Amino acid sequence: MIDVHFVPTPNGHKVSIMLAELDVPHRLIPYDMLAGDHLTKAFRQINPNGRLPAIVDQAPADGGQPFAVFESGAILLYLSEKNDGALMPSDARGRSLTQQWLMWQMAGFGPMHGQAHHFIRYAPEGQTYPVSRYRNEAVRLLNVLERRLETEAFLAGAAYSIADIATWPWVRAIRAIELSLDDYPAIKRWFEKIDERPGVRRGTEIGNERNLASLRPQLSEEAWSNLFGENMLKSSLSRTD
Ligand SMILES: N[C@@H](CCC(=O)N[C@@H](CS)C(=O)NCC(=O)O)C(=O)O
Repeated sequence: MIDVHFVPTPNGHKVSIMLAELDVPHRLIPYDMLAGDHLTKAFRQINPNGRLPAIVDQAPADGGQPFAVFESGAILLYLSEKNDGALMPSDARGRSLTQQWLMWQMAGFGPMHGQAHHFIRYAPEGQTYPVSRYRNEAVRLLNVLERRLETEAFLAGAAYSIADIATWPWVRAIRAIELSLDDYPAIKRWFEKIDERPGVRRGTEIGNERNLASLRPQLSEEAWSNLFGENMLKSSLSRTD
């Protein structure tokens, strides 16, 4: 059994999709980030970085104590390895390509789109420089993805892999930063093919539609502090032991 510390965001959906694709028994433990559920010491003992998602494998392959994994990309690699290399090509080139595009998602596509969401949707209005900086990066990375998918069916080549699982939920969120799949025909084709997969359908059942529906969510002072301000900083300072 795997415990999934979960929020229905693009990073959370990577893990719920992977578990549904593999049909692995798991228990979702939902967090309300606006209420600051993730700022507790108990959660930072699971994820020292204090962010979601994280998993705790109650029955690791070595038969030892429960094992916690944080960072959504590391979780995808862990679950693939534990399940006989599922959704990871078996040849060396295919494996490397999967890792390259997974790192690209984790270090580039996800963080830059995340900052675009922050400045377009959450930051006080009127900050033209950060909005244009991150919108440009978000668009540049979509152009990189479009060029790749013009020549390959999936990110690592012919086979669907964890690199696609990592990228797909962030592409799903682009309309919230006022971008459209209609401008990216190759990405749109890839997106729709993956959207039809039963595992992807099941993994996104707990949706973020409510969040996406509102371009500029109104946060209370407390929620703002939990996500971006004093409460978040205070929690990162305190020791967990
Ligand atoms: N690189 C991390 C990013 C995790 C992350 O930023 N998660 C967001 C939710 S999608 C979060 O926990 N936000 C809480 C906060 O910003 O305080 C991963 O991929 O797991």
